[in-house]
Amino acid sequence: MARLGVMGCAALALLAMAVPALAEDAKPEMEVIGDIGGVPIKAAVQTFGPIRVVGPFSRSTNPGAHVAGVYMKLENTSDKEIRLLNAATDAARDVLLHDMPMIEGVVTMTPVSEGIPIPAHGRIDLHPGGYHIMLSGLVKPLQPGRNFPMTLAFSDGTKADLSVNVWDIQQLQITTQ
Ligand SMILES: [Cu+2]
Repeated sequence: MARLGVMGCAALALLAMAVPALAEDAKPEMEVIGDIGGVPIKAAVQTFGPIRVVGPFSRSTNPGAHVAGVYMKLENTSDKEIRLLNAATDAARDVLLHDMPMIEGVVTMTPVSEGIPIPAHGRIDLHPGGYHIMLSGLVKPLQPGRNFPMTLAFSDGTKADLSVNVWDIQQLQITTQ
């Protein structure tokens, strides 16, 4: 008991010292990424150097499905454009950056060759029907409520290790900008 007490005190002392410095970060900033039946779904904002990432998610897939999209909001807090150059995950054999531009009147899924640009002091929204990260050759179906790791690499050298949440494709209504 005595040892526990000492450890408890040490932990409290550390906490007390840490509180002033952490005051701003104590409550993670949350943003609404969508809703399920009108109930808003919030995700924490994660910061990696000049990049802020909000709510990386994927939608669940049916057995036998080979592809899925990954979506999130990306913010660039720096003075220069930063590009998302690539994404990696163990959840699929191939990971590609895609856009859905209108080509001759038809929305066409197109590989992004020079990365997805995030303007200086701007943000972009990866969402169904727009920029997305395409998983091809899923190792196994994406099940609702699960998550999987993904690493993003940016043109300024920033790397972001993320956990991608899988939401039920039937339920999640996505909020876009
Ligand atoms: Cu795609």
